[in-house]
Amino acid sequence: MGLPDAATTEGEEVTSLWQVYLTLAIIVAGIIWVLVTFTVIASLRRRRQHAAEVAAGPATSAETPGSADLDAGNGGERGRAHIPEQVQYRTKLELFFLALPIALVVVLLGLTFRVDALLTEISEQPDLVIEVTGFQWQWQFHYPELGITIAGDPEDPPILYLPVGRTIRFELLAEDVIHSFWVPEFLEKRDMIPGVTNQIEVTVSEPGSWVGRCAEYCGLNHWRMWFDVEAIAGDQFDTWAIVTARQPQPVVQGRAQVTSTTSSTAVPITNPPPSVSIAPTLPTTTTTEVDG
Ligand SMILES: [Cu+2]
Repeated sequence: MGLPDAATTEGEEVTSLWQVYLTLAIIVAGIIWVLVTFTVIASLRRRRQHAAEVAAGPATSAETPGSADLDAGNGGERGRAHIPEQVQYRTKLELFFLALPIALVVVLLGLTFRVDALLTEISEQPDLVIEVTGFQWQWQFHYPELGITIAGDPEDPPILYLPVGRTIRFELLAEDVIHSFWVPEFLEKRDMIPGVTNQIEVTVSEPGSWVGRCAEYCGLNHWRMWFDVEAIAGDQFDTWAIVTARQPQPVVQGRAQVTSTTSSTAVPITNPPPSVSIAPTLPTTTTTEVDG
């Protein structure tokens, strides 16, 4: 229904919510279309019938005494339909038409708040923490508890390994400008803002491979800011973690290098990796005085 298949339990909630919205939208649209079509057809039919009656002469018309005056008041009878019975002060009906949309909105709002709370919920003790750092123009995934850092560059995008069925917390950091962490199959994304640590938690429901992207335009090579996601079974992930942690780790960027306990040689990186060099050198901004 217009969404990728959800890869996480949180994403499944988003899908369910979307289905509720879509179903209600289809029902409401259906009712409106039926009513509009009925009104148009009925009014055309009545107009045609009335024109025929006028042509045949007023004597054959079976109209009530008052309605001829009404028609006259509206600019004459030629081609003009009868004005149907005018109804007002049907309090119960009016209350119903008032209550129905309010009830719809309240129900949708309630369901949305529920899913929203679920997506923003942060557990006390997630099974795995991954610090995701976005920089111009790639990603770094740091697993502080495992002593693993995976850094990408535009020539060689990184692979984000995730265990299936475990609560994974992404701590989202940005080095330079605003980026956005987005794996479409997770059905949620979150901005990464310099100076702010945003967090999301997901539980991947099945093994799979997906592509993640930066979802916030962040400069010239924004389009190259993607990564692979590999979700593997828990025991496979544990094996991968042991093997990978033994290998030399790249320097941890940003805030991660301050908090990292595993990488004592870390030095702050102030620039993107050297392979990213096609960005133009922009002149420094100067303030322009405006006269008048
Ligand atoms: Cu970006």
